[in-house]
Amino acid sequence: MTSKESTSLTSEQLLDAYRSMKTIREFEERVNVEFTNGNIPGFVHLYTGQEAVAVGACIHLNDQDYISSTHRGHGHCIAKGCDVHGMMLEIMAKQGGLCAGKGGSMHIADMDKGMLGANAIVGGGPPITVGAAMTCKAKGQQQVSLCFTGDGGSNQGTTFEAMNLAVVLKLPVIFVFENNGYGEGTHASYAVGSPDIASRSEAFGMPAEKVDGTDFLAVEQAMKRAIDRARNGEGPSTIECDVVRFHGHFVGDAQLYRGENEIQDVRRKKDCLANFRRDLSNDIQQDEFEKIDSDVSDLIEGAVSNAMDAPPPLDSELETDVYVSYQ
Ligand SMILES: Cc1ncc(C[n+]2csc(CCOP(=O)(O)OP(=O)(O)O)c2C)c(N)n1
Ligand SMILES: [Mg+2]
Repeated sequence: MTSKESTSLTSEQLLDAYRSMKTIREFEERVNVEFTNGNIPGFVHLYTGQEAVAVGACIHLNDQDYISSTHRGHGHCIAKGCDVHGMMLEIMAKQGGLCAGKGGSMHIADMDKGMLGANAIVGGGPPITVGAAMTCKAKGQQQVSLCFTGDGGSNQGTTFEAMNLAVVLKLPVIFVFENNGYGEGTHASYAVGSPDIASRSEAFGMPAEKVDGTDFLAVEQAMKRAIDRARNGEGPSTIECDVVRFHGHFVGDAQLYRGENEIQDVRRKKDCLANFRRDLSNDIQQDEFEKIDSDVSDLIEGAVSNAMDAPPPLDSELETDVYVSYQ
C-alpha cells in the first residue's frame, strides 16, 4: 500500500499540511532576504528543505501537546501553530514579538501553543521534553511531548540521558531526529558513529522507525503510530527522518564543504513541497495549491511590513522577562 492509500488524513487536512509547509518555505526564504538586507539582528539558521518533518510530526498533535525545538526552529514553530506575525516581530526584535522581541530566532517560545522553545544548545531539547512528559504523567494528563533533534544533537550526552529516562519511566515522549547529514560543516559520516540513529535509539529500549523525511505522508504515518503508543501509555518512540538542508548551516555560510552540484541535486530531487504536489496530483487540483501559494505570499508580505514598521522593545523592559515569577 502506498503512503497516500494508508493515510487517514482528509483532503482538507492535506491542504492544511501543504499550507503549513508552504508557509515555512516562504517564511524562511524571506528571512534569508531580510537577514541579508540587514533587517534581522543576530544569527539565523534556515529550515528550508525539512518542512515535511515539522508538519508531518505536528499534524496529529494539539495545542496541549508539547514540542521542544533546536537552533533551526522556525519550521517547528509554524507547524505547531505559532503566529507568523508574532514570529516575524520576534526575529526582527520588535515589540509584539512572541517573546516581546527579546529572544530572537533561536529563542522563540509560545506556551499557549505548547511550543517550549527553540534552543541554541545542541541537545538542549530532549531533557526539556522529558521533563514536560514527566509532569504530564505525574498529573495523569494525556499530553504527548516531542523533541526535534539533529544528527549532530544525536551525539550529545543530554540526548542519551533523556532517551534512557524516557524508557525507564515509560514516558509519552517522541524523539524526532532530523538527519540532514551535517552538523555545521561536518558531514555525519565523519561525526556520527552509527549511520543509523534509529537503531541506536532501539538500543535504549524503545521502538524506532527510519523514514524518508522529504515524504510528508511517511513522516505523518510514522508519527501517528508513535503518538498512539504514547497516548496509550506504551512509552517513548524514535523517528529518524532523512532530510536535506537546502541552505547553509546559517545564513552567510559559503558551504564550500558541500559536493559539486549537491545543492542543485537535492533541490531538484528532494523538494518535499514539489514531491507532495506531484504525489497528490490525482487528489488535489493544481488551482487549490495555487490559491494557497497566493494566500501564503500575502501572509508573509504582511508579516514583514508589519514587523519592519514596529518599534523595538522599550529600554524600560530590558530587565523584565529575565526570570519566571512564580507568584
Ligand atoms: C552544546 C553545543 N555544542 C555546540 C554548539 C554549536 N553548534 C550549533 S549548531 C551545531 C550543529 C548541530 O547539528 P545538528 O544537530 O545536526 O543540527 P542541524 O544544524 O543540522 O539542523 C553546533 C555544533 C552548540 N550550539 N551547542
Ligand atoms: Mg544536522
